[in-house]
Amino acid sequence: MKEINTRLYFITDSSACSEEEFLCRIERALEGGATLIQLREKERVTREYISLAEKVHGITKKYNVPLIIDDRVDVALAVDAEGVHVGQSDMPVHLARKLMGKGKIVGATAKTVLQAKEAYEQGADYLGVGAIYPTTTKVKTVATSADTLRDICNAVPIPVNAIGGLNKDNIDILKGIPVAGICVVSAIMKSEDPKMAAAQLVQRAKELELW
Ligand code: TZP
Ligand code: MG
Repeated sequence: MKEINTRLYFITDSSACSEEEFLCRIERALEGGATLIQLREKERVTREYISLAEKVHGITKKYNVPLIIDDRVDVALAVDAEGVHVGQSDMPVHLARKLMGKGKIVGATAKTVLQAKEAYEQGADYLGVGAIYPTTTKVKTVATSADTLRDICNAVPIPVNAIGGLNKDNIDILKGIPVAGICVVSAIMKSEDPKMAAAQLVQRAKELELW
């Protein structure tokens, strides 16, 4: 199994700010303790996606933090990103693994124990499970209960992260559930100070002894 630190997994959304601000926010989040970055672009054409991914990769490399590309194996390979994340409507995990190769990270979304086991068996390195809380981020998702999250954590040997509406004031819902980390978009992306937001999430998770 690969050693991947998924504790504070920051999933980005460039739709609401300038590119300069976007890149700056990513860097601040890394300074604050983000351990994994995902570039998640839903509106960009391929060339723009690649161009932005190259810039983001330049930043993540400085911090030795892996860059994961949402959905697009071709973009991940083109920029030599450390991994790709596939959802239930994206490329199946076994094909993403085949194209990415053994050395790269392949993450998957799972909402049920069955989906989680299937993703693991097909070669996923980690899972994102949610939405635990309603989210304001643009995504097609349904609610996943804390009980299902716990069942998934206990069903697979790979890191499982909680996602969906999580912030420093509500991650106590995860106490006692063996998650490997949290995935957040808004809690960092929409904060006034992304460095402080990231650091506060790390601090709160420590207080709650989440991992
Ligand atoms: N998948 C399930 S919820 C979600 C994704 C991509 C969005 C999470 O965003 P936020 O802003 O942290 O609720
Ligand atoms: Mg997807």
